[in-house]
Amino acid sequence: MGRDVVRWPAEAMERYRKAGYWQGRPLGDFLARHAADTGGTTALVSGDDRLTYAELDARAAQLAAGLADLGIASGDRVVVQLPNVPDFFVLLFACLRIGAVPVLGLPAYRRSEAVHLCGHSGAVAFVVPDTDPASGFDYRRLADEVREQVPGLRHVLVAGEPGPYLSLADVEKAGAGLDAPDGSAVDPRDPAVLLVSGGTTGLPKLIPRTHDDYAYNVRASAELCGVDRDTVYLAALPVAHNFALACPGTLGTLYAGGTVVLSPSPDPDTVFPLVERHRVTLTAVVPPLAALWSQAAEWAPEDLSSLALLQVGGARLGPESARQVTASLGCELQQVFGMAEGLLSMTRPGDDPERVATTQGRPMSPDDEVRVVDADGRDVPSGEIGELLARGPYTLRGYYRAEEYNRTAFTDDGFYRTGDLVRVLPGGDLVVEGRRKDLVNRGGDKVSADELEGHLRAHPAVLDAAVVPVPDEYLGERTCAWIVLREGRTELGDPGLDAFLDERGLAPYKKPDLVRFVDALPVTAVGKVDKRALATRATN
Ligand code: J2J
Repeated sequence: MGRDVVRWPAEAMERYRKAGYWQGRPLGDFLARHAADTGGTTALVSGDDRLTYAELDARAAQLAAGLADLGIASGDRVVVQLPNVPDFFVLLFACLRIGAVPVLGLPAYRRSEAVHLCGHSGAVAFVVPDTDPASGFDYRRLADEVREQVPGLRHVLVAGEPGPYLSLADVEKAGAGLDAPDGSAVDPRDPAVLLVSGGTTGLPKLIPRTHDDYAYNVRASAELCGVDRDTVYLAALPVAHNFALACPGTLGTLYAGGTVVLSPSPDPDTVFPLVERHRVTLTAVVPPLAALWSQAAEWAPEDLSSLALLQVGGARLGPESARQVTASLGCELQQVFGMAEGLLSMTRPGDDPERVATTQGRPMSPDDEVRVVDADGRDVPSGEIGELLARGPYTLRGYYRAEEYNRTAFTDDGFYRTGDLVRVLPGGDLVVEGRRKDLVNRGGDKVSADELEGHLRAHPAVLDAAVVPVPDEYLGERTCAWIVLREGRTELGDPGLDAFLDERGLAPYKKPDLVRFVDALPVTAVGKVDKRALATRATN
């Protein structure tokens, strides 16, 4: 992996190993153990399909052999853009056995993001579904475009109708009878997966999560949430996202030998019948979904009483909403302040309900180190607001292939600058008070201001642009784009912004919700765009 990945210092690695956090095993090796011990138990449910642990293990082994036969080897990157389907897990466990590194993209990504993920990671393969049944979007056309722009990409694999490409099912079939890699070639200090960051400048950065650190993340969060063989976890959020994947999410549930129910959509109409039918006990949502579910629950005929714990995170959940969710869904609530970069702060099951309603809990690991600092990097007096810095056994030490960016994203002694503004209460609980990083958090979906501004400035009529959040009752925040037109232009004209951003291949959720025009962007005393002024003006 060389200079692509920053490892923890030797002393820290030793400490994390001695403490038992890092176990020196490949992520996902529990699957083979469960297959041997309790192979008949249901691991995954998707629609009317069920996959037992034995079946999942056998399919992953066979696909691993098929992928290896295609020449995909340890350390190779495989960009995966699959929705909540069993194939996601068959592929994930197959890659982990080979030591190939899945780069987990969201289903909503389009050409701009997919080209970036494949190009930046130097991927050898890109795995997509055929189409999105809800929108009709054809991922094979997306793959055509990605292939054109990323010449290093050797394979496109399709879950479903492959069109001109290879079908994932055929690769799996071709693995039958071949020797399957068993993970023994994997160095647990190497990345197991690359996650996409929600909160950086420019194009999304990639987060290397090693076998050692991610397995700990999965295990510790599963234990904290009391996940066991009786747990039925419903994946409503995309499984490619850290929250639904590993906190404890789907992997935490599979680690504990429970059952994962895959939902194709987070809508109450889809989710509630699944909760009733499969007696779901645990799930995770973002705040707007928590609100939607809690409203829908008042009228829904379904029996939701199996639901014991609802995790809410990804964006701020206010105390009022927290209390309402608990009351209407009749289950325990857990606030989760997490990030794909690592650090997880969670309220604990059994905490006093007011503590759960008003705080984002405390860090998951006894060895999480957090500091709260002012703009000069000095610790603020206790209880005051400052930027949260984090270091620990599952928080990254550097983004993938980002040597220069890493110099500012981390302190010299390896703390990750989260960009979040927090306050620490006397009992150690964190309260998220805002953020310093330049992004809009649309109810958990992160939109990098810098990335969107780059796209806007590319429009022929646009001279300059600034993207700021504006408050929104449902999403918490929406995106407002302030635009300065070029001289002589009085409107954007043709192409319109929507069509233009589609043409640029931007994920639809990143399009601005509001567009405002100004003659010039206001600047601060030091000559930077005054985003605070723009945010205030946008709300007036
Ligand atoms: C306020 N802001 C929050 C919260 C995340 C669990 C839960 C969430 C994520 C996630 C995750 C917040 N209140 N409760 O990976 O495992 C904002 C912060 C944070 C950023 C990270 C998980 N929970 N946030 O949201 O990588 O700004 O991870 O730094 O997508 O979301 O975004 P992301």
